[in-house]
Amino acid sequence: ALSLGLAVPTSFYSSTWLPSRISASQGSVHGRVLRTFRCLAVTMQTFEQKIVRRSANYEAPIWDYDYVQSLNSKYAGGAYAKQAVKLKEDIRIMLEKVADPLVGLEMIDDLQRLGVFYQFEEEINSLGKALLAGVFNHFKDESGDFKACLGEDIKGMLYLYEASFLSVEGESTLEEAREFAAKNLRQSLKRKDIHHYLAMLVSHALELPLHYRVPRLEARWFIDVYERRADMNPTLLQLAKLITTWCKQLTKEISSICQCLGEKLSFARDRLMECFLWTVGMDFKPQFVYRRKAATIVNALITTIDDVYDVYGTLDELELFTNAVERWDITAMEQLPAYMKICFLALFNSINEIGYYTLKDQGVHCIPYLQKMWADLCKCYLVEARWYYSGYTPTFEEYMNNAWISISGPVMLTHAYFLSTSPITMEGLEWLEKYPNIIRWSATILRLADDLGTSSDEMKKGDIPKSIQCHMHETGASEEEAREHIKYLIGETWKKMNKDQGVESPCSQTFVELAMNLGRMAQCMYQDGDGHAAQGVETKNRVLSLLINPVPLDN
Ligand code: LA6
Ligand code: MN
Ligand code: MN
Ligand code: MN
Ligand code: MN
Repeated sequence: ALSLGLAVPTSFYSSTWLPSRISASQGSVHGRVLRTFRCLAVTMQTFEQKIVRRSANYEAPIWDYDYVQSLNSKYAGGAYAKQAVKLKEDIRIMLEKVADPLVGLEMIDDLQRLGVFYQFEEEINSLGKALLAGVFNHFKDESGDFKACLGEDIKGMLYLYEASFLSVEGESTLEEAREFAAKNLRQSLKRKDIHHYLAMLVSHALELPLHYRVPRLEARWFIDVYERRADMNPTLLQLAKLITTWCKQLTKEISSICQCLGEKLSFARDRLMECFLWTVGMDFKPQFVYRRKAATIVNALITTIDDVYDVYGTLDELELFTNAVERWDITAMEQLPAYMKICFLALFNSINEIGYYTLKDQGVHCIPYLQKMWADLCKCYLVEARWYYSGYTPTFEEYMNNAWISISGPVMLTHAYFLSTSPITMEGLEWLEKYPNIIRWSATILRLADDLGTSSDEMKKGDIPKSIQCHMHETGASEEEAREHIKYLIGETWKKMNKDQGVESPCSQTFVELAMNLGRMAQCMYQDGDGHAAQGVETKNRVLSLLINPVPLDN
């Protein structure tokens, strides 16, 4: 299995960096070799102290390593699975009987929000297409204008508002629809007679539309809301709750990932649980255990290596590291300082191991593809480091051309591609190699959302100007205005993604969904600041509600 369990003590510059088991043989040749090593280690330590390095003062992880290891949930899988089969059958029958389009639409909406939609994709595809075609007409009068009286129909307004986010660039009808609906929804919140169930849905939607939300987190939120609805359907609710217990089982997966790289490098963020949360948010279906583990390790590597470039490494060291990743052979390690040897070997071994499984299972040698993505990432990191050391402020365009790669979206998604695609075809590989649009838009959303959430702190700790600052520099806009502009760009990028997901391409719908979910996860994690590293209450609650405390079942 994949593991990052390298047997090296935390402080590997100290004289005890070889296991004590071996150091018993002091008098032997071994012993002499050992003493030489120790000398080297001490010399390195002295040398190290002369370099003034940045520090981000990251806090230790709140998810203690021992605690994570103990998350080995007891899970009564068999009984629940049987119950789920029965519930699914009941729901299937209900779906078949739907006649009224608005009733059908509402049921689909509930299924989607409760996170059980994916269990009925075929049924809904046939039903949904017919229903959705009629929905816009429902909101318009004979001359094609939006019906004024609709301001009263809050539920209808919500559908219209949510549907408007499925728009692609240049669809002005949907833009109009969104403005119209949003205005009505904001007004509805001021009404005294609005039912509190609807009021909750409306303010939630105005905060972020469903299309930008992480399905699994949305489901967890909606279960609590739905349960209090007078006409809720107990069958739907029970199935939704059952699925949350499957999610709890996922914590087993993180408990089986050995110590993370962050544990070894005290200057870097050690955020294994958060890395796992990103993965689950993107890809939660119970059967994909291996690909979640591998993706989480990729996230942890990214988080650490980003800090090597942004916080700790000197420019000379960063050149060496970039070169080593480009060479991708074990002898490239020799030129690296000790702390980078650890990073490099962890990266090299983990990625090669993922490559090994793809080769073994599918006969496809993907290491060159993965390696190329890491080399490109490191090159973009290096560009930023050079900007930093020369005090350079790039134009917005120059920044973005580099930054959608330096945010690691393409690395994450390329690994996700190999982990989620079967069979992998020649055509697919050719497509993947060209940085396809779907990856680009997803990574762009990740970058822009990350800048909104992290750049204030990054400016304080010392970092390059990010999208907000570049836009301010270029246009003279205030920070407030720049932030609004970035949010607007995120919306525009979603439209591009909406368009490209419909375009014929050799990637699977699963992969498209992973890419969209990365964008959604980014909107979620950076909604209230730095949800990846700052360890605030929002992320903590997401971990607790999704992974640690599932919804209690009635029976
Ligand atoms: C964000 O850090 C970070 F670590 C990411 C790579 C975001 C994606 C999430 C993962 C891999 P930071 P920078 C789980 O804001 O330096 O420091 O690119 O990224 O702005
Ligand atoms: Mn640590
Ligand atoms: Mn960073
Ligand atoms: Mn960075
Ligand atoms: Mn950032």
